[in-house]
Parts: sequence; C-alpha cells; structure tokens
Amino acid sequence: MKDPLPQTIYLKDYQVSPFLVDTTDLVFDLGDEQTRVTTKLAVRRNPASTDQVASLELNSKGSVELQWVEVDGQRLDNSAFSLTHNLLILPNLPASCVISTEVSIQPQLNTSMMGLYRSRTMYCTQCEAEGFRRITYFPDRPDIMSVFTVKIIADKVSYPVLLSNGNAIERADLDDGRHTVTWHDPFKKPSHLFALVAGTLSAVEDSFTTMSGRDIPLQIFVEEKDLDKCAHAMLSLKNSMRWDEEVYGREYDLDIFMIVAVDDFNMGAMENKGLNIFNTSAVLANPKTTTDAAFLRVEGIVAHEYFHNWSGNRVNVRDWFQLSLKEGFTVFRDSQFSSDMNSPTVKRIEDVSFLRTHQFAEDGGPMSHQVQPDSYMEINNFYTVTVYEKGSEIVRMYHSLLGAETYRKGSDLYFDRHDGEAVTIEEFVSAMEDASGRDLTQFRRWYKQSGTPVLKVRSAYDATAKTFSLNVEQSCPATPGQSEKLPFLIPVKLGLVGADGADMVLDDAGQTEVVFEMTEASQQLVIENIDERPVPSLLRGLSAPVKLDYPYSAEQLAHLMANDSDGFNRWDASQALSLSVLNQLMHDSLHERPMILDGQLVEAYKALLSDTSLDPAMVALMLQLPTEALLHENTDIIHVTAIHDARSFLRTALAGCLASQLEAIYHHYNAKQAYAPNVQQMGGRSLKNTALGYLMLVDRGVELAWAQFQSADNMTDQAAALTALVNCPEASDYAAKALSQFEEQFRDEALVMNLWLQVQATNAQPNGLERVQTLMDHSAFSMSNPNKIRSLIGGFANANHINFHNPDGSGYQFLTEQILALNTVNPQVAARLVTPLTKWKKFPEPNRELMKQALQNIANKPNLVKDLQEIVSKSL
Ligand code: B3K
Ligand code: ZN
Repeated sequence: MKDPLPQTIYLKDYQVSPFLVDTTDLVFDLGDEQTRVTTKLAVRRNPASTDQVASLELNSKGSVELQWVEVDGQRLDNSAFSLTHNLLILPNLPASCVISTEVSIQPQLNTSMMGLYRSRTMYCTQCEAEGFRRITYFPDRPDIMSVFTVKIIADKVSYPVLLSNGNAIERADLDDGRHTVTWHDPFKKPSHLFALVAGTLSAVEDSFTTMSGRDIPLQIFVEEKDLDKCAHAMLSLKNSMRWDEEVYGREYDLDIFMIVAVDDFNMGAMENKGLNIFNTSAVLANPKTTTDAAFLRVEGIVAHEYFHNWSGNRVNVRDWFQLSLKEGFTVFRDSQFSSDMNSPTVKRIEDVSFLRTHQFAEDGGPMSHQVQPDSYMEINNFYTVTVYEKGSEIVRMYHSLLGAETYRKGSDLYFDRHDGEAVTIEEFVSAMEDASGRDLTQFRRWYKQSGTPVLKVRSAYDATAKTFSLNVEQSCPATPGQSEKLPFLIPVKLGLVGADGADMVLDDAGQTEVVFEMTEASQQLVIENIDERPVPSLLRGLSAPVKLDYPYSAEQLAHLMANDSDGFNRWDASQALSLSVLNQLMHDSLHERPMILDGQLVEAYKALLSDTSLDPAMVALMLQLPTEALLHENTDIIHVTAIHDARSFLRTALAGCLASQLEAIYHHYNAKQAYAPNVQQMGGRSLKNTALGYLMLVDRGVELAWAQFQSADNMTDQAAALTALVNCPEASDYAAKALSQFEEQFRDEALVMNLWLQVQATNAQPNGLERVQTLMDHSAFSMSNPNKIRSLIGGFANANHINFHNPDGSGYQFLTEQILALNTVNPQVAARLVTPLTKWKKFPEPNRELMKQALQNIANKPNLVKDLQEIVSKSL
C-alpha cells in the first residue's frame, strides 16, 4: 500500500511560539556507543502569543532517546508529559521555568548528515534546517533564539580538538583520560546555527584587524595532510572580512572565527555562528590538486558563509518561508564580492549561464515555486536555485533600481533595525522602501509569482521623425498553482548601437544607457533624435531574470558581438547567434536533412579570434557553445540525440574552419609561467583549454593534449587535457594511459579522485552506463560520501545526456536504483538526484514514458522519505 502524502506546512498558518527560550545550556558526553546530551532551557511564556496556557512542544527526530525530564529541578514522572515519535509535550508549565532533559543519541550510526554525525574520524554537526532536533529535544524553529553555552566532554587522545560556537571559556582535563572544553556564544542564535566539532585536527592560523581595531584570530581546521591547501581559503576569508566592512559597513563581532573542513557533507558549507563547517571541496585549494574553477568556488563559498554572519545570523529568518531573505541576499553579496575580486563581466556571464540553465528550468518544471513559497512538505527540498539564485537576482534589481548609494542606505537600515531579530522578507522590502522613499508594492510580485517572465520586444525606426520606438510586452507562463500572473516591475537596461559600433546618445543629458522601468503588460518606449536605424542592446547584464524575445537577424547579432560596449551583451549576442544556428541544425538532424555550417557564425568567430584587444576569458566564453543542458531548457521538446548531434557537428565544423587561428592561440597561451590563480592567468588558461577542446575534433589536438597532460604543473591544465583525451574517440589509447596515470598520481587525494570519477561519468561516448557501473565498484567511489555520489551518479544523470537518456531506459533504471538505495540512508542526497527525471514531460516517447515509470517506481517504494515523496508526487 502507498504511504499517505506527508503533511503540508503553510506560510498562512504561521503563529508565534507560545514560549521563548532565553538560554540553552548543553553538555555533550561523546562516547563510542552512546553520546549523552543534557539540555537545560530557561523558558518563559511569549507575551506576543495569544495562547497563554499552551503546552510546550519540543521537537525530536531520529534516534533521540529520552532518559529523563525535569522542570525547575523536579524530575517528572511519565504521566506529567507526553511523548510522541517526534514531540515531547509538557503541559501546565508556569510563566517561566527551567526545563532539563537528558537524551542519548548514536551519531556513529547517523547516515543522514543532519544533526550530530561522524565524518571519518571526527564528530561534526549540520543543523540547518531541522537538524538540531536530531540532537536533543528543543523548540526547533528559527524564531526561537537563545544564548548557548556548550560543554563538550570527550577522550583527549582521539578528540584533542573540541569546538563549538563563540568563545572557549573553560578547559579541563578529567582523571579518566577525557577532557572538556566549554564554549559560550554571547549572541542569541537559533538552533540551526549551532555547531559542534570534535576530532584530531590541525589548524592554519592567521588574524584580521577589524575596522574598529579589534584583532580577530582566524583558524582553519583540517586533517594534517591538508594543511598545504588552506592558504587560498584564508586569503579569501580576510578579503571577505575587509570587503564586508568597506561595501556594507559590517564588522565581525565575535572574538574568534573558525572554519572546519569535513569530507562528508550534504552541501557546500554552513554558516554556524563563529564556526563555519565546510565540505572539503569548498575550502581546500592547491594549484596541483585544484582547478581554477574550484579556486573561484572556494573564494565564493568562504565569502558566502562569512557574509551570512550579518545576513542570516545577526539578522535571522522568522520561518523557513523566508529562506531567500538570507540566501538570496547573501548570494547577491557574494556575487558582488567575486565580481570585485575578479572580472565582473566573466562573473556575470557565469551567474547568468547558471541561472538560465538551472533556475529557468526549475521555473518551467513541476517543482516551480515562488522565491517566497506558500507551502512545503520538506523544507530541505526548498534550498533551490529559485530561492538562492532568483532570490539574488531580486536583490540585484533593488541595487539597479535604487542605485548603489540608496541600496546601501536600505541595507544599513535593515541591519540596524533588525539586529538580533528573526524577520520576514517583508521587513527587507520595507527597509528598501523607507530608505529610498519608493513604493515597492508592484516589485513585491517577484517574491510571490513563480515562473520566468518573457519580455517580447519589437522595434520600429522612423527615419523622418528620427525616432526609434520599442514596443515591449511582458508575460509569464502558468506555473503549478498559478495560472494568471500580474505584470512585474522589470528594469530593462538598454543602449542603442550604431552602424559604427558606438553607443548612441539617448537623451539631452548625453546618456548612452538607460534603465527603462517596465510596469505594464505592454508599453512603448520612444527614443528621439536617432539619426540612423540602431541595433538595440537590450537587458544589458541581464538586468532582470527574464527571457528576451527580440527578432535579431544574424547580422545584428554579429554586430553586437563585435561592438557592444556591454561585455555581457557581447557574449549574449554570441550565445543567441550560436543558439539560432544550433536550432536550425537540430531541426535538420531531426528531419534527417544534411547539416550545413552557417557562414555568418564562422565569420563572427573569425573576427572574434582576430580581435587582440579582447580579454581572453571573454573570448573563451564566447567560443563555448551553449551546453546541451541549456539547449534542453531552451526547447519545448527535448530531442536528446538531435541536440547532441547538432552541437557535435557545429563544434567539429567550427574547429575545421578556425583550426589555424585556434592553434596559434593555443601556443600563445601555453607559454610557461609560474602558476597563480589570478584573473589574468585564469583567462589565458581558459582560452587555451577551450582552443584545445576544439583542436581535438580536427586531429590537431591529440598530441597537444597528451603533451599538456604530461607536463602540466597545475590541475586546471592537467584536468582539461584529461577531459579532452577521454572525450576523443581517436585518442582511446592515450585516454586509458592518462586515466591510469592520473589515478596513480592522485589516489590519496579524495577531491582529485572525485574529478577523475566525474570526467569519466560525463564521457559522452557510447556505453556510458557500463563505465559508470564499473566505477561504482572502484575504491575511489563510496555510496556514503555525497561528493562521490554527486561526481559519479550526479555527473552521469545531469551531464551525460546522450548516455543517461538511452532510449532503452537503462539510465533511468540505474538512477532509480541508486535513489532508492539512498532513500532512508541520506534523504537529502537522494532527493537531489531525482531532478533529471522530473523533466519527463519535455521528452518524446519512448523516454517520456520510461522516465515517468521511473518516478512511479520511486513513488511505489514503501517507507519513502518525505523528501522524495514531495518531489515525486509533485512531478507525476
Ligand atoms: N545555509 C546553508 C544551507 C543549509 C542547507 C540545508 N539543507 C548553507 C548556505 O546557504 O550558506
Ligand atoms: Zn547561504
């Protein structure tokens, strides 16, 4: 029999907690068999609650076993409270009292990686969203904020380092070989920001002097073997601390800041107060083992978690429907930081590519939801690209609508007003309104209407009146639960590019770029004194998270590609031009017509490659054709093979036409220099390796790739060469040699071996599934490590489309088996793996039915966790 659907939680049902918790005192006695946790909560009735006789409800989950409970020191007998499988209910409490409990838990058996669990030799925690209830009985909701004091007791030899939030206030050795450390965090915090770590860890130490002159020790704790991989994270941390002071006026508050790296972690990292816990993949970096992309990821995640200290910790969320209040805001803050540290245009292109590929796809599928959802079944399913990335786009729009200065006034007001509170998205909007004096009523729709709006723009040039008019219409497709949408406030940043390639003057003030604020379903913008028909450069920098529909000709796109003063739109024109070519090729492939290379695109690329004034990073990005994943998002019906064949054809044909230019570029940027992860070098490596990818297709690359693989002194070049060889049908001998050499060289480097798994998982040559299945038995793989699952199984299902979507259904069956194997073991990782199957409605038969069947098979599993039940039931 099918399990009933889990309960849905609604935003409209939010009620303040009947009790507040002023202080939380915890004692952890860590043992191999049992861990004992005693909890002392100073509680009082909440004056804001309308129910002053309510019982106190404390949450639990998993293997929390209650030993006893006391009220004001009096042990309660079993009739004085009730215990359900996940609640301890205490009736008839006085106005204020101290509740004490003791529980036993078994972190060594906890595979969910929520609550207290073990990663290799250490204990660590992850409490957001609802992990704290796996540790002890507690009112586990973000609006309960209290001052924590935490005493940890553990064996001194196995766990010499004992960490929690705040400052260490007491250390002592016990007679029996154990020791204790007590931590006190002076800032009130919600339970999801609690952290504990115990293990044998080594630390890299540094310090930072804050704007008010306080010296803050900084520590990054890792296993000893990884001490040589912390310098980049430390530098990123110091840069983040300085940047947040300079750009947002935010100073660090505690007396110490710590980061701990753990191997087994469900996501990138977690912003626990003063004690951030990181996935090793998001903190460790060293040129020999880490690619440029991973260096940038480390910098961005270190910054993101640090920035949460204000946007999330000092000002917290009232309930989980407000998640984007901290996540969207913090993603925007980290993207501003990464732009300032590196190339703003490159960063914007990467962010928009990610948004279009993943968030637009989510918004167009069955899991489409608002940035502030109305309901959820399992909150962990809502840590999504919509909440994070679209949420960040919304904050970005405040920045562009209000201007940097007023935006800063708004953020200052928000932080000052709500310091120490748990608030809602509405409070953020109000702060922006009050700081700017603007009415943002219509703008609020961005939070409550799901779906990706489409901006349809048509233009007309009147040579006699010398006017250029833009007729703009906005619409937003129906999404689950929302058939009709009201118009959004859409900032459309635009310029007009003349025949000479220069931006035209748009108004009397001499501006060459304006932000047109679209508020109606349909509007007209007339620009006067325009002497010739321009090419409009629309939505510069993607000024709003919308899709643009404008009938550009290939000539116009080539013109923008060569001339647009907005670097982002220059790249976007290259994407639009190649996209239109790919669409035609796809069509030809589908109808078994010969595919023919478009001359305009070749000419545009030739011009691009001859323009020596361009940033190599930009040239690389413009040369990279839209990915198959983006093509899937961009089409109504996903013809996997036609898409794959069209893209392969175009890459090969371009490689043939551009070979000598690409070869010259390759050699130019292959000049030896000492590796540094800086913008300039990264751009050169990116272009060189993009050129290598093309040269592999025309017989010119294999020897180059093999030589590069052998001589590389850094992981960016070595991994690019390995990927090139593995994906090249003519290089199978070299590929096999490179794979085994790589394995030999890096068998002790878990993160590098994950890359090794991923390169093979995404190899698009035939028999992909067999290769993945073989790798499942390799010692570098483990079903209990989320990074390895993401690299091998996730890599295959999300990025090896031609193999995963094999029309015999074998890819779907394989994925279903892995999801079900993870069902109760690690629900969060299992739920993330379902995403590719949720898109079944966009596929033609037989894939459509096979994908649907796979979802059905998951749905039919008895004891399906609610994480999976929610996604599967909403997708079917
Ligand atoms: N706030 C955490 C995410 C927690 C995810 C829980 N499933 C990391 C971050 O966004 O910084
Ligand atoms: Zn975050």
